[in-house]
Amino acid sequence: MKLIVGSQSTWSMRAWMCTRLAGVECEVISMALSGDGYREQLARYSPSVLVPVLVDGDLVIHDSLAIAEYLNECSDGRLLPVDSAARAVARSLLAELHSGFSQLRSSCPFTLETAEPVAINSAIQAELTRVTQIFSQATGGFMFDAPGAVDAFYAVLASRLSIYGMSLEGRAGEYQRALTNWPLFKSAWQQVQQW
Ligand SMILES: N[C@@H](CCC(=O)N[C@@H](CS)C(=O)NCC(=O)O)C(=O)O
Repeated sequence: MKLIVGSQSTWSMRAWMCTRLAGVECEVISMALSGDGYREQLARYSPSVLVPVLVDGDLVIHDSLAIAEYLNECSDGRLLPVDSAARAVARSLLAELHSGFSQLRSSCPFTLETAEPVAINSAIQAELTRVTQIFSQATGGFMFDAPGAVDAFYAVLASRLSIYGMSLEGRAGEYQRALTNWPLFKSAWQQVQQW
């Protein structure tokens, strides 16, 4: 397989972590997401002109959520819980992250540097309350019994909150710290610096 990733792309980090969780052999191809003609270059690999894209033979899977689902199927279900009810909850959490948290995303743009703490307005607070609720459900260092796609998807958010000075409390804080200290996330962080 080939995974097409982009410079400073958090969706690419998530997909990359999923390839590791699935244990698949994967060549990583990194694309610049700025500069002259970068969109033309990207369009050679990506029908949506977005990253990440997973290429498996003739099959081209664009979008991180679809990539996570495909890798789960390729790995005999390693990325999602075995129990079907838990799996449905996991999919809800993945979908919620994928389409939500727009305030946090726009107020706290991804950065590899340090950042000034962000001023918390009511819209950001509402999302933080929801993140706290979600993170409080984690059992041990992971959301479910074993590390999976949900942890990979939320690790970037956990780190983004830390970078912008938002440390959650109680069990939510424990999960936030577990995610940012997770060796797989630390590897993803090293990866993105090279993309
Ligand atoms: N919903 C997509 C979002 C992908 C996306 O927005 N990717 C950004 C980078 S994180 C991108 O490719 N941007 C292209 C550009 O900046 O031109 C996914 O989950 O894969």
